[in-house]
Amino acid sequence: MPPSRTPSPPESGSAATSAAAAARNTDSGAAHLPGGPPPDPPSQKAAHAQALAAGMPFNANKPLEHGMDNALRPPAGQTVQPLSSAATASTLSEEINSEKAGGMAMPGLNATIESLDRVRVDSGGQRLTTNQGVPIADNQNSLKAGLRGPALLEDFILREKITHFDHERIPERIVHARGSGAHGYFECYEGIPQFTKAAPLREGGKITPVFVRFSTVAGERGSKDTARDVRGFAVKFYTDEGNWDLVGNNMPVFFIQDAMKFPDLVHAVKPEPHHQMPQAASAHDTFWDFVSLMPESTHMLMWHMSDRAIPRSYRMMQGFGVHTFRLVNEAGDSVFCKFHWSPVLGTHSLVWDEAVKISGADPDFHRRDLWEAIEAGEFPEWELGLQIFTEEEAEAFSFDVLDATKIVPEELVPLTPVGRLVLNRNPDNFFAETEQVAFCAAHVVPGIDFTNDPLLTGRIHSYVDTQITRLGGPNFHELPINAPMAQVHNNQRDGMHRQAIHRGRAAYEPNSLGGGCPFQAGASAGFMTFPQRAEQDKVRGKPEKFADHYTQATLFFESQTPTEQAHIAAAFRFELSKCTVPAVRERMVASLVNASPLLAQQVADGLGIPVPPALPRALAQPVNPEVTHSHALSLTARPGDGSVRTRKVALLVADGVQGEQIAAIQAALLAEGAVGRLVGPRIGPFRTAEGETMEADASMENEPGFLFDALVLPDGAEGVELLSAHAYTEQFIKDQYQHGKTILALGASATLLAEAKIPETLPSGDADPGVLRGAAENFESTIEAFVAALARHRHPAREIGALVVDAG
Ligand code: HDE
Repeated sequence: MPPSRTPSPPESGSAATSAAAAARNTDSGAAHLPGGPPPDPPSQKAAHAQALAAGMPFNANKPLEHGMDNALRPPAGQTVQPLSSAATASTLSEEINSEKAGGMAMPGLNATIESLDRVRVDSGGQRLTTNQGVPIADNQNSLKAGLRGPALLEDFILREKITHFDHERIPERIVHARGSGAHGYFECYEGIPQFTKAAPLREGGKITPVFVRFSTVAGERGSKDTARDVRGFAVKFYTDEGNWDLVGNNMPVFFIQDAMKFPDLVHAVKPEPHHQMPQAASAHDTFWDFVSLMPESTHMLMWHMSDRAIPRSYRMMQGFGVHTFRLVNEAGDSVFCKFHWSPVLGTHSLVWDEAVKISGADPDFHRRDLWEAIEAGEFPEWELGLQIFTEEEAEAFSFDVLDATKIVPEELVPLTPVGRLVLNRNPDNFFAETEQVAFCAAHVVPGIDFTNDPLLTGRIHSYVDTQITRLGGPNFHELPINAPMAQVHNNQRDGMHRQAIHRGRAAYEPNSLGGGCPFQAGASAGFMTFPQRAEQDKVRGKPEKFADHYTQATLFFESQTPTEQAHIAAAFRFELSKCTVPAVRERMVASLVNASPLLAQQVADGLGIPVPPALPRALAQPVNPEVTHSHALSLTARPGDGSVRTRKVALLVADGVQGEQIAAIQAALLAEGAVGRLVGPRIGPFRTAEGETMEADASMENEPGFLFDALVLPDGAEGVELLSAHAYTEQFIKDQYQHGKTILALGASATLLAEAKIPETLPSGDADPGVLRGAAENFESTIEAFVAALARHRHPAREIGALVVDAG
């Protein structure tokens, strides 16, 4: 039986009676309420609402809304304590409980803000139902008039199923459509309250839950992972004081300086509008046409053409907030800050030929890699480092810190480590979490603030705006993955897909009928924008230092190793060779002359054109940079912890290989956290030289050589002979060698190396540290040497020479 509420009847004929009668109407009321205890709940609600309103005879904060004092220290809002909960209730019937309606709202609680447990679904042991919870007897057949008769419109079960299916897709992100995400946490090392009051950073040991999404930029949702592209690195911190989204990239600069140019950039890089080609690639005319006319993009192009644009793994790339942000402490003091994520496993990349091949063999390469590592308990980890500097220091820099095409060299402002990010849980459902997560550059919390970077300002607008279309309305913040863990209380109401059921009738502020709640937090607890002086002419323009388009492009190029430089030259050559309009190529090379005549020469040679005269520069007087060489910009500066954890090694097998050795290597690799996979001519059992049966879980056909970080070739004459005869073996080994990977040939398999024409030495004549030959006698030390060589990631010394283009 549901509980009921029976009002006690008031005495007849009294003032209370007329008040009680009046309290039963919602369209008008008495001029005065009688004194004395209200006789029944409706009159009590009316009396208590009157008391609330009377408790706020005027808006005491109104005079404080004006002037600088208030601007710097807005007061907390005025509140009045209700005499009963009924005073602020939507309805007196809120106490009537049912299984569905539940009871009353818990005082001061928005119950939609709970952990994701509240929306997790597990159908184990459950029967199939419609969306209305009606059990479905037959999920195989539509309703028909007779077994061979027509299907009937009445079939609400079929229609519900098909209708839902018809609407399963939502618009993909206009940029960063292809991505993968994971849950985890951020742990603060020591706390930096002297710089910021931001909840995740102010106190040592503080753990803040996060959701992180990595992405490519240009490709569509189903495009390959290993395209040459910038990678998104977006972190949503569910802090105690609301969500903070650090929506960054794996490169610290950007193509443009002003949000005004973003749609142009994206239109230029996306597939060309007439034929929608090429997919997930910048190697086409419109991109190079645009960037060659936008010399401020040159610095970013260096990063984009470098190996940073083809990371080995999302787990092995840096992340950057890109813009200069502000940190603000409790006292309201502010410093500037740049955010850097550094992966514990080091920063590693693919080589181009490998990336191209992987995109065919496994377009999900990065998604799979992230997923598999977390499933295996190998939780990816990054350190957060901050570059902290004052506004005065920034004034003195040779570049403008509001220009997103510039870095602050680490030699100028070193990193302060502040905490670590660990990703330790894969999503349960890609769509509900990774697809519906809505990052927003405008999501900051007290202690983090913006600067006047004009690119950042545009982003503050764009992200919320785009979610309204993508996620179907203004309530996307209520989707479970987006809901903060901090309480949400405001007077925003309604809109598509609203989930919160707000109690009470005061959806405005100031109010007295809701006791003044939710009340303005005021300066002491609320987000306060840093009061930066801003009285200036209203203009469209750029500051002078933004005109320095080349100094840091030069810095980046000259800070790379010869191999990295060769890769940059090769990337420019490849991309520009894909253009069909010679003038576009020439213009780009003419721009490169300003950054590096050497690079321009190499690219021009590769394109079969003479080096054109340099493009005119926007800045007459070149700046005098503080830093002219920064080792920190080379991938080689970030080898990581030196471990081989999560590296994938192919152990080639076939009938007749020495199985004990294979098993020992597999065990040794597993002990080091690496994964050795047995790759045979086909999957399934094979017989070892010792007469045992082992199982290959991959084949050279379904897992080509370039999907692995290293290769072990087995001993055992019979097995080696079989492998030698197999059509895929030679290419498997060649790819490993050409991509600079570690190869170990045990005993008899030295012949496989010879057949694949693997050189005995490096082009320099030195021994190749990545080609190891092992024998049974020194097996232990061979494995040790193999692991050590694998820890070096790659052996680029093999490439030198191979990449130089013959201009003749
Ligand atoms: Fe974005 N960007 N962006 N962006 N961005 C989006 O928001 C935008 C920029 C970045 O995993 C969109 O939800 C403008 C810089 C990441 O969901 C959109 C400008 C940086 C992600 C948008 C920029 C980024 C986005 C598309 C120039 C590095 C993926 C879908 C003013 C600091 C987040 C969406 C995720 C996504 C706009 C420039 C990073 C349209 C207008 C610079 C990592 O709102």
